[in-house]
Amino acid sequence: MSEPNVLSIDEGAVRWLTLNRPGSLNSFNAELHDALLGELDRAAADTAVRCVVLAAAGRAFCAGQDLADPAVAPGAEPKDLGAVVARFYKPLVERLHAMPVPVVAAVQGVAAGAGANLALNCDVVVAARSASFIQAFAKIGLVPDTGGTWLLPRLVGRARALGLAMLGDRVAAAEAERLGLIWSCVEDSALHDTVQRLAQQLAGMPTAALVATRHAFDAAQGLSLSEALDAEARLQGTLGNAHDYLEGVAAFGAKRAPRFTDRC
Ligand code: T3D
Repeated sequence: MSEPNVLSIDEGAVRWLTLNRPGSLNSFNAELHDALLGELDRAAADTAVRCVVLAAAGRAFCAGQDLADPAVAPGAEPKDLGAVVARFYKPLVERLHAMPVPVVAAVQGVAAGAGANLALNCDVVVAARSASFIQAFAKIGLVPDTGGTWLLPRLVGRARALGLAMLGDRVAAAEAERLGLIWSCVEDSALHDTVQRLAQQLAGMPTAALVATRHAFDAAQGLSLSEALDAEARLQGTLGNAHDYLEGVAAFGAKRAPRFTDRC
């Protein structure tokens, strides 16, 4: 039997999803896309899951689109890359942003093109010191996709986003942390344990509030200050009547650890 394209392992309430096409540097073909989207759907539907980790097997995190895939490789017939992006990458990014639990990326090796932006769409990105990020699109005559045009200026500002996207230079993990592209860079040997600890921490936190925070941050980019303040008031209005708030305040008063259970 052939190996699954995505491995799924639970560690308590944390689901590790591991891209598993190491022979092709975990580059995306239709099978990998279908497997990853399916696993994300399953994790979203499983109320026992309170955090997802996106990891990868082998020496690279993900080399982006599989350029040898006949669906995109230039040939005699024109190829519709727009259709590939609309069919596969758009639903993947939308799925990540709609996950009802926090998503952590554990990046080892290179993350290039769609592979870089796959990681950057996660809520918290931790990279090994030897990892790197490449906006490889310009080098093959494309624009950043997989949410890159939306994400990059938001993460690092327009000037740096344009530099990253136009030059397509390899950015080492430590520099990615310095630029604010990712949350943190850790020693290679510490990547797994650091992500495991972080994911367990997130899994024990008030999931619904964390996910509402992601949505609020993203929505606020298109709002005036006054509109953002209104949105915050609406969210606190809802969350303030939910179990997790009552539990958080009760635990604070009783000087005990809270037991959060709400999930979107
Ligand atoms: O096309 C559409 O549908 C639109 C959507 C686009 C989304 C995108 O992601 S566009 C960007 C696509 N990705 C790239 O352009 C990255 C291409 N790869 C590289 O630049 C380099 O391979 C890496 C920087 C990722 C790694 O470099 P290095 O030196 O560590 O390894 P390597 O020797 O270049 O690659 C190792 C093997 O993996 C090699 O195969 P071989 O010679 O051993 O048989 C190489 O061809 C293969 N490989 C690497 N990346 C890809 C790939 N094969 C297919 N697709 C890849 N993306």
